Amino acid sequence: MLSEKQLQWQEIKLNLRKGDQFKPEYLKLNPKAVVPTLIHDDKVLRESTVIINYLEDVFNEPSLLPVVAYPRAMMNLLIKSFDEEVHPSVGILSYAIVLRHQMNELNSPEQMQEHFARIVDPMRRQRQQNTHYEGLEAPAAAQAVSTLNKVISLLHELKGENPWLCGDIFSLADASAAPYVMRIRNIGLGVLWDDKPGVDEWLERVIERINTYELEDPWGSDSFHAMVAEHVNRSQAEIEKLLKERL
Ligand SMILES: N[C@@H](CCC(=O)N[C@@H](CS)C(=O)NCC(=O)O)C(=O)O
Repeated sequence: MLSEKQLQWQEIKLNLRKGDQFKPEYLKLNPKAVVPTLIHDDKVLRESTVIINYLEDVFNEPSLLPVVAYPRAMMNLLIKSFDEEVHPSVGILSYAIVLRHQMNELNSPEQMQEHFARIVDPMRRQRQQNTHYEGLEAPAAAQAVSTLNKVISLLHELKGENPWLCGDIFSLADASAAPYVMRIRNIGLGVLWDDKPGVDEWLERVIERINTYELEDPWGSDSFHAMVAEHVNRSQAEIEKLLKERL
């Protein structure tokens, strides 16, 4: 979004595996202890959807809003579903396939308990704890695959023959969807749209656009991708089983 709006910014990365998000100075900015947080002109903004809408309102050129009411409503529908359904589902699956192994390498079982105790939202804490101990066997993992399958179908249907998700312009829906769809593909679930070529066609267009921003590693470093691929490889049989049962 910041690149789309041709803005300059300073990025401060938090190490979520080491618990930077729980530091008191960060909790003052983001009481839920999650990223991202945007600070603009001394104003503090949190929640990705709130942040992208704020950026759109403050920096309204070039506009990322469809002008016609119905495509705009569909854009809002997609964003709502990314926020409410896709985020937790991608979170559960990423955690089960990759992050829990990293967490186990970095923390003793006692440290893991301390980590869970610090998670602010009780629902998130429960979800993460279940996924940590049960992995892809957790009932929530199977549910997450079904949810993602439905949202990918909606995305595909809304895109139709258009270049972007809600018509001719790159909108907030495209900006919002890009990291999730990329992550779903990276964790070995790209098969969800094997029969929907429009999704890959859209994703390639997004990647091309993002490459023009001249960002360093917009999708993460090579070592990050290699680490993710290694974990996906290790979980391949379980991923296939889950897909077979749920689709
Ligand atoms: N609804 C929030 C969700 C933010 C969120 O869950 N961020 C994750 C990273 S993608 C996080 O900070 N996780 C830290 C943790 O689980 O302790 C938003 O869209 O900003």
